[in-house]
Amino acid sequence: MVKYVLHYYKAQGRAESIRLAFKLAGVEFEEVNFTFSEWPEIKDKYPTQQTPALEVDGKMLCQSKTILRYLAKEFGFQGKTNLECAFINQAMDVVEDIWAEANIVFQGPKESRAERAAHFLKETVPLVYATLERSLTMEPAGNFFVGNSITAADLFFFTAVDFVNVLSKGANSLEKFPKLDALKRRIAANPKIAAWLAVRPPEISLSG
Ligand SMILES: N[C@@H](CCC(=O)N[C@@H](CS)C(=O)NCC(=O)O)C(=O)O
Repeated sequence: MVKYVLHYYKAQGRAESIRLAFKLAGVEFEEVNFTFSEWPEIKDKYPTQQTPALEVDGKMLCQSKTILRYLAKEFGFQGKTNLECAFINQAMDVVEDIWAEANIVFQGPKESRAERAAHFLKETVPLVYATLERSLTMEPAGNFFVGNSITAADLFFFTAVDFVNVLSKGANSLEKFPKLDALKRRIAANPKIAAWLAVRPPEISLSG
């Protein structure tokens, strides 16, 4: 049996889609968590000096999308064909624009963070959501981004929306995107995902 160890803060953030993949597959994993103040001391042990990172039988893998795609392939939700896999990757790459811009919000000067966060919520997020909403009206979308079962794309989308909702102080950022809103509810209703959502710790404060 493969030994998986997820390394991240005790937070949802970019690690949460990876946790969801394990939960959906019903596969056990361990976690190594650290605090923001511990990070500078330990960052060199990670190949890209960033986390999330996943240890796979002692080998350290970085980059959230890489890890998620790797696990989804192992567990059977990265598409049935190469083309389905490409459509899953397409949706994930659209969602990535949210995470990339979020880094800009948090990495810039603290004094202007509120301004960058407002721009992120008002401009970046609706643009990404509009693209994703449109994709749900086209092939190969079904009940999920690709076909009729949950794939890595749905998990990656789910956690990005949760992140946006924390930043928008709990407001449902999908209100004007009915298809995406319904999609998110369908993902949350999956019994294995629902069981995890019922017990997972709340997201840590992003205001620091
Ligand atoms: N593209 C990377 C970005 C990872 C990333 O930005 N990680 C943050 C935590 S969410 C980090 O490690 N920040 C600390 C640093 O860059 O020193 C991914 O998707 O994994």
